[in-house]
Amino acid sequence: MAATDAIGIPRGDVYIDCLTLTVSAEQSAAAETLKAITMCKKELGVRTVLGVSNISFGLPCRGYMNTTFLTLAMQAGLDLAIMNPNTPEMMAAVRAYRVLTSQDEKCNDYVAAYANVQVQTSQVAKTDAAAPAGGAAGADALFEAVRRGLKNEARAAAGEALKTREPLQVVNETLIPALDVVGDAFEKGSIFLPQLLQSATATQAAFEVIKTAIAASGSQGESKGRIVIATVKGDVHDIGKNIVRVILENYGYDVLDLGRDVPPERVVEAVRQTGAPLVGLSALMTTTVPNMQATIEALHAANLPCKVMVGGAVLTKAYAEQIGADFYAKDAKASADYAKQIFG
Ligand code: B12
Repeated sequence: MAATDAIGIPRGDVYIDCLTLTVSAEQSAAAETLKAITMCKKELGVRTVLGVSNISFGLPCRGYMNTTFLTLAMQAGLDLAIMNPNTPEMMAAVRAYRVLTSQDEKCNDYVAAYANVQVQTSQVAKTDAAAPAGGAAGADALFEAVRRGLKNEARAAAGEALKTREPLQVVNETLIPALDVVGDAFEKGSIFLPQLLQSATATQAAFEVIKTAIAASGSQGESKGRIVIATVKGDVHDIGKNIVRVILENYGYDVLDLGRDVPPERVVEAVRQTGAPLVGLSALMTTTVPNMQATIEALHAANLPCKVMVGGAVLTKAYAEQIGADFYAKDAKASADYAKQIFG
């Protein structure tokens, strides 16, 4: 506050936006935002502004969440809500709140707004969120555990599956198809972001077990060469990239994994520093594939003599060629085959 105090702006003229994070992705963030609003009001003596609807992103019936969060935010001390005033439920929350906190004297505004309104009970059509069809693979306990987002069950089922099948078979025949079912259900709107996250977490738990089995069978000894891999900027999907990493390491390559949401300049820097002759890029969204192209272009512009292989659910061989990639890897095994071509 020192800066605004120093140039004489009264605290009552300062509005701070404490930011609304999405509760489906970061559940405890709602309470933090509310706490921050109260701190701004009580400790700093400034005012607050907040866009409230982001709270419900990725959830069904967003209005329920938005109105409840707006009410809590007003109670925490919110002065200016950024919201759609044409949403009846939001305006109802504001009007009811003003009555309950004695700001709307004698309920005048409330009565004026609603005296002639007949309340209709709303019927919300319920979709069957629980059960996207699992097909033949539905019998598989691992498939079910991933589909339903059950972490412990997925871990245990992965151990069971490895008793009868090879690790890569379990990945290709069960984990990926289960995630495809989950992805389709998400796209159709029959499951929502929290469930998608739970399925991803269950997959990761299962893959930890599978990874150990892969490592136990891997080649030991001298490195066959360096490979830099990354999920491109703007994209946080890394399950596929992590599988690719484990497989390449298993084939004896020294893999530098830059993680996810990696900007082109960091990839260029890593290739320059390591001299890696091969780079692997992952992108899973139509919105982030252009960043894959930007990364390839940045590598070319830096005159680095490396080859680039690309992968990810939305890519095709034709598109990979169009963005200047040297190789399209449909799965982790294909990435190891290509590495063999490069390193001999
Ligand atoms: C799990 C998942 C998530 C998890 C990711 C967790 C994690 N740590 O990765 C979470 C819940 C976080 C998530 C978030 C989101 N997701 Co998502 N997600 C998925 C889902 C269901 C599965 C992806 C997956 O891991 N598949 C399994 C792996 C093993 O497959 P893979 O990545 O294709 O990898 C294989 C090959 O492609 C290849 N490969 C992959 N990478 C590489 C790299 C190299 C170098 C090589 C050689 C090979 C290679 O080898 C791998 C192994 O065989 C997909 C649906 C689907 N069917 O793909 C949606 C999906 C990708 N998500 C989608 C969306 C929209 C989102 C969100 C925007 C949702 C939201 N509203 O917030 C956010 C995006 C956040 C962001 N900025 O990135 C959409 C994208 C739509 C599009 N066409 O652009 C999809 C397709 C779902 C859908 N049908 O709507 N998601």
